[in-house]
Amino acid sequence: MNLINGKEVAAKVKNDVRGDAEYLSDCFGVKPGLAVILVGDDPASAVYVKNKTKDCAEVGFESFEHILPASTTQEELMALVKQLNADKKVHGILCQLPLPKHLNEREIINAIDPKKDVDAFHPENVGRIMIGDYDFLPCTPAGVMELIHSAGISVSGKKCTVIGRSNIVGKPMAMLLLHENGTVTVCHSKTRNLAEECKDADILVAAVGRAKLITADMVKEGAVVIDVGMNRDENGKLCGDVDFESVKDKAGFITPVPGGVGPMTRAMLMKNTLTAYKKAFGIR
Ligand code: BQF
Repeated sequence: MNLINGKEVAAKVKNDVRGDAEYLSDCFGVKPGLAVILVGDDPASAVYVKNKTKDCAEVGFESFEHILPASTTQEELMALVKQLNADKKVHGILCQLPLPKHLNEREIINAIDPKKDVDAFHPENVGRIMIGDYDFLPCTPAGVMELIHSAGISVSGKKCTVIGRSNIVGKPMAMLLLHENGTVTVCHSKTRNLAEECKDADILVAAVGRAKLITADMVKEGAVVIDVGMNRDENGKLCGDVDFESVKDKAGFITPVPGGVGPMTRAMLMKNTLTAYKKAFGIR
């Protein structure tokens, strides 16, 4: 078994971003700027936002945190997005999801300027990914592809099974694997024989949100197993969708949780923000 170390690969990505940001900030007289919006007091979301702000400082970006109460109205949030769209110092805008239930997530995402949409959730960017003509990729699937490349794994011709069909991970993940000539199957809650679909896979990407759903009997010997899950197990410990202990000896490559895909998600956000900044200055 080869462990794919997400923390290590993420550090490399961030280091490259930091180098570019330093050089370009001197050229243009302004740093890349990321605005992060957090609405409400979900503790996990608060940690994610804090870490994203920390990453910005590490790579030499400016960050603008907008922490709003759970009582924020749709109109107030829309007004903030419009203000950030117009702000020259803000090159990337991220609205931490999920939003409190009384807010219309889709309307907020649609209001973000596609050029500043560093999560790549705006319909324009989603559409561009579908046709392979994109500036941004959603951070988690982009991070998974980086991890696969970092391990020297080629996707071309391989059987890829993606478990989960969310707009944020599963669907774009399938598209990226397809772009690299994988033969892609997408599984979900209505899939008839999940175990069989998984066992066929040369590359298995689990993004369902069910602790330890994927066990060794569902994995082909030598397969590449990428675990996107972020769950708590029966002891409250952070764990993925893959039963790491049983699968690790069967997989050819495997990502751990924590320290696998998660750090890459954060690193790719920095990369996307740099891309948005460069685009704002007409380069690349
Ligand atoms: C690690 C996220 C579900 C819903 C909304 C490093 C992160 C996580 C884990 C992280 C995630 C998950 C993020 C590790 C951002 C990934 O060491 O394993 C980093 O910060 N993530 C998010 O912003 O929103 C989510 C998962």
